[in-house]
Amino acid sequence: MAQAYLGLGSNLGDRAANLRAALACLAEAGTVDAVSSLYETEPVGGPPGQGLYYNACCRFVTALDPRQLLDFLKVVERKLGRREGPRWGPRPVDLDILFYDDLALETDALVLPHPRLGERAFVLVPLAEIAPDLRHPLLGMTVAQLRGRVDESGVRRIAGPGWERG
Ligand code: A4P
Ligand code: MG
Repeated sequence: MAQAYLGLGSNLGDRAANLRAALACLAEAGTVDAVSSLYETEPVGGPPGQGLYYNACCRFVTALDPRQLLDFLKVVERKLGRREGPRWGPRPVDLDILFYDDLALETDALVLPHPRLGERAFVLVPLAEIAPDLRHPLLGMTVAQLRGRVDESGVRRIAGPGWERG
């Protein structure tokens, strides 16, 4: 079994319902054993004028290997209504693999840890709740240390742990 940390984002439709549905789908391929609070966040990158995101992170224990996990997450994204669109554009659900054990890997399809996580408050603030001491295998810093370096002003907690149960 591997332990992965996933980033969940939504900025279209009923954002909280979309993230709850994504967490429910994950149960088909493993166990979600920790979920962060829910945050509303300013969009980073992408086309101008897109709406605020909801973001959260979870820990996912799974027998899928990294490539299988990526393919599974894409199936879940599509099932929840994601269509092709601009990179960093609006979407009902975006699922990213932030960490997969302490693996560092770079292929055309998959980069681990997620290449932009070290600079993103919308990832680091929720992740620091569930994995403050997790060490980035390439940057050598913990999630809590990385969080201390980013500007958190665009990230607002809107619901505490348990939001995913409705
Ligand atoms: N890919 C490579 N590595 C990974 C990984 N570790 N996890 C590839 C997931 N996917 C990975 O992703 C594009 C391709 O990245 C995938 O096909 C996969 O092979 P995508 O999800 O199809 O497209 P995307 O999400 O638009 O692009 P990208 O580069 O993944 O963007 P990010 O980094 O996911 O950023 N602002 C706020 N506030 N909150 C957000 O959640 N999200 C994004 C998307 C931008 N701005 C945001 C947020
Ligand atoms: Mg993505």
